[in-house]
Amino acid sequence: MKSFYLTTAIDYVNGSPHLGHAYEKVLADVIARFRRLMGDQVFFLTGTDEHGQKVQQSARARGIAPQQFADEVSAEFRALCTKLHISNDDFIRTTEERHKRVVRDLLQRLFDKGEIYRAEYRGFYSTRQEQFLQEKDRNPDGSWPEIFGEVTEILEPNYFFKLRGYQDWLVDFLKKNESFIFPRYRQKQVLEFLTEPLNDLCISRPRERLEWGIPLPFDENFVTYVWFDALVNYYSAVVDKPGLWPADFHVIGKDILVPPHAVYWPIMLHAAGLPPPRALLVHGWWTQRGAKMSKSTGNALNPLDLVTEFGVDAFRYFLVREMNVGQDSDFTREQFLVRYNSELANNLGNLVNRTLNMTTRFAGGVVPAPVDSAEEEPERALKELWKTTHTEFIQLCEGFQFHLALERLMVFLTAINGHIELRAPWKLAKSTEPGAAALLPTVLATMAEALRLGAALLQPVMPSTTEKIQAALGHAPAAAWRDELEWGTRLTGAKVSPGLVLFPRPEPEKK
Ligand code: ME8
Repeated sequence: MKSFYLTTAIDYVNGSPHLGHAYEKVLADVIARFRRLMGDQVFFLTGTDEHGQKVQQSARARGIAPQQFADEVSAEFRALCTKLHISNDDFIRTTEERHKRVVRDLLQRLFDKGEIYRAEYRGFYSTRQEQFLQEKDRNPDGSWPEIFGEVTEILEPNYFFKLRGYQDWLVDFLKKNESFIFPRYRQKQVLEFLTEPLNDLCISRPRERLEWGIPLPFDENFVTYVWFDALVNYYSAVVDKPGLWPADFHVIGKDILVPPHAVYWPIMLHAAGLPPPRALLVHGWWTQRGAKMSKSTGNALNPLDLVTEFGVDAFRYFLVREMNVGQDSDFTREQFLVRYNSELANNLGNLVNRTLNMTTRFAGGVVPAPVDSAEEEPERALKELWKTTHTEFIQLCEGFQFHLALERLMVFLTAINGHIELRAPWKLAKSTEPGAAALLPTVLATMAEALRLGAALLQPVMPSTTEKIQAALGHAPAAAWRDELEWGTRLTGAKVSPGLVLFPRPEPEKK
């Protein structure tokens, strides 16, 4: 069995989870579930990024220890995973011993190889915010924004990683591995970034200013700073699991591609004698009225509110159906409701209920055997459509085009509803025409079988819905997904439930 190691970014614990975090986890989960269904042995990692100035400050503001603060917020992210039915195999926290040990080992290894050196760091420092500022933090007129208070230029000793020495190697690596980054146009952006010379990377902060970090093994007066801690999580989680490194995909947002994931990470690994990950999957942002949703802009939606209101599967469906992986999407409640009502309630929900209801009314609640000789063009057309739908669905998922895969599936579900309208089982049941007696069971069997198949395709995105539909159809799924996707007569004789409400009408919005 092929192993497939997949990760998400690890979330900062300096704020509660928002829609952007939820999306990344759902996207990665859909990939993980899809790969498992395709027969891979998946290892799926997520977690939290817990060190740094902001966590130290937030904890201090609340008068608690940073570890307690990190414990609380990390638990929120873990709870989000449970609530979203994320099938992660592990959850790593950067404050865990297993992680800190690997970070320190890696730093020591690089130090011993001469890849890390000590030098003076020069920068503009805000005492009020307790952080170094960058040129981009300045006002357009060159002054520093009010929030930073007094800003002074300071010099302090620090440790640097020799990034510059690996620039040519990285350019060469990216040119040889054209599909290292998905979508591909982002790889070009990285190469463009690499046309300018890289600076060596400052990887430390003196402990007297930042206590909340991992001490450098070769100088305990300093802690590692940001990326040397965070990125290593992908490796530290599997260091004791042979065969998993290198990761197959790191799923990340576009803000942390350049330079951390596309430049620092492959170079850090290569310098340490480890292979870089096989690929990076870079998604866009959820925005609100065009602005990135984030805790600092205060426009972050709490994903759990939507889950509570519409159910986890409707939420997962919307995120994956709406976003073209790589591009940005604006989140509006109106658009959510449009998809919920038209695609889920009216198309899928209606199909489920009609199928169960008609099987109950016209076949005593047991899926009849189709009569082959009664099959005509409409039944054959639906079977044909299924063939192209499921082949294309799989190809689209393999290329991360989940929004299009779900669109194809919706077209198939619409076609099943169309078939029901055309064949009108309620008329066939009353008809005295000669063919009607054989056509009725054939039509009922066709709609039930088509629904079973459609529900099977939904599984990576809406696992609970698939299970509910299978249970309502009295169907125990095949062990292998591929077998489950074959049109056949598996349902013949299955006892169905009389009805199933999957997508209740939402309450009118409170003003
Ligand atoms: O960057 N839409 O943590 P983070 C979509 N700890 N995705 C979004 C988003 C939005 N509006 N806002 C954030 C960090 N994200 C680091 C990562 S990895 C070794 C360390 C995504 O909590 C963002 O792009 O700020 C990132 O991939 C993830 O959420 C965590 O963001």
